[in-house]
Amino acid sequence: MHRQLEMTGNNTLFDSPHRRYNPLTREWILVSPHRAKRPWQGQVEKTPPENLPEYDPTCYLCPGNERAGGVKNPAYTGTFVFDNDFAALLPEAPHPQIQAPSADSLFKAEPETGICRVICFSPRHDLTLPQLTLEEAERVITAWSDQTAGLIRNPDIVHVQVFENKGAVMGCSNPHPHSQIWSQSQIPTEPAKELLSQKDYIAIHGRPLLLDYLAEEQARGERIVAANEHFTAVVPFWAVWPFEVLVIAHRAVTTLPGLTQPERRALAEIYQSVTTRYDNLFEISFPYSMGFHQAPNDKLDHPEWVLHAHFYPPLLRSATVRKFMVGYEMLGMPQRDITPETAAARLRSLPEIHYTRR
Ligand code: H2U
Ligand code: ZN
Repeated sequence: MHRQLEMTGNNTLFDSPHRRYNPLTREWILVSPHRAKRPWQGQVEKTPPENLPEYDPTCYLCPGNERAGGVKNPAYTGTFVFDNDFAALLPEAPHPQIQAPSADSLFKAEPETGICRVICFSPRHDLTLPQLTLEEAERVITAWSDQTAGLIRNPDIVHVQVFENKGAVMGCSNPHPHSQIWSQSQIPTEPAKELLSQKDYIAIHGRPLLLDYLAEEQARGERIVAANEHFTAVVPFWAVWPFEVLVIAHRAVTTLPGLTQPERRALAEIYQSVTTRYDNLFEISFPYSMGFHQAPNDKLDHPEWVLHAHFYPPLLRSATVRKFMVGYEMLGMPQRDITPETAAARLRSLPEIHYTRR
């Protein structure tokens, strides 16, 4: 039996198991809201705050300290960018070119080239992005934008992935607040899916997918977490991670360098608003992976593309209880218990002042 769920007005149908469609990736996720009520016997304790020093002599990101290979960081005072000493991509293609025996070979491989960088937010070892001033946070946005602009001058760089891994649980190797850029000659899997779906959508509807989606979310309001003149943060209708957030630009700007200065400031403000709410949720430094999706650097116009950022945080119930993407998710499809509407309402209700400043 196939039954369409009523998407407007009351959400009573969302109390039972259902699946939701992600139009950006064209994938489905399973939502099991009734399970959110099941008894939980795991831990819920708070973890004591990590008392980090302002400067750590053993940190390879702090000003003046030595990195791998013996390079010394300058005595930087704002943001600081360097080429990753253990880059996953290298600018030079290997010779000779790797060749598949035939076009339909089961053993395909291609060379991939690129440039990887690390971007420190500030000299302070102990201050995460929501703890910086708005001016300092804007400087981080500007650094990402300037880096993107510089990298896409190179015609071999087709995709620039700006991202931040925060917290040991996300594999972040150093608490000194920093982000990374991996830029490369081909479009990676996730933005490649988004490119196709956004192109198909604009061809049919004449408008960018994400701007139509944004207008719907603004009209409904129930999944909005924060908004200002230029950006809106929502828990997307198709969110996979418990407190996943999508930040959408209000116009069809395709890249970070395409933002105006007031837009960069507005983006810094939304970034701080989302991450402050995250930290306030369990009163801890909330871990996540986040990243921007920008249009490809392929000399084509991209009227379909709208700059956006995805925040993927793993925590579910407390500082220690996380959502795992395991058995069914690995073998079947992503699944969640609490609804995106419930998650958005919780994030929205949190104070906008960081818990460490209250
Ligand atoms: P995380 O954001 O996942 O912690 O990664 C930090 C990066 O810093 C990682 O990609 C690089 C690692 O290669 N790094 C250096 O470039 N130089 C160093 O001295 C240590 C780590
Ligand atoms: Zn440091």
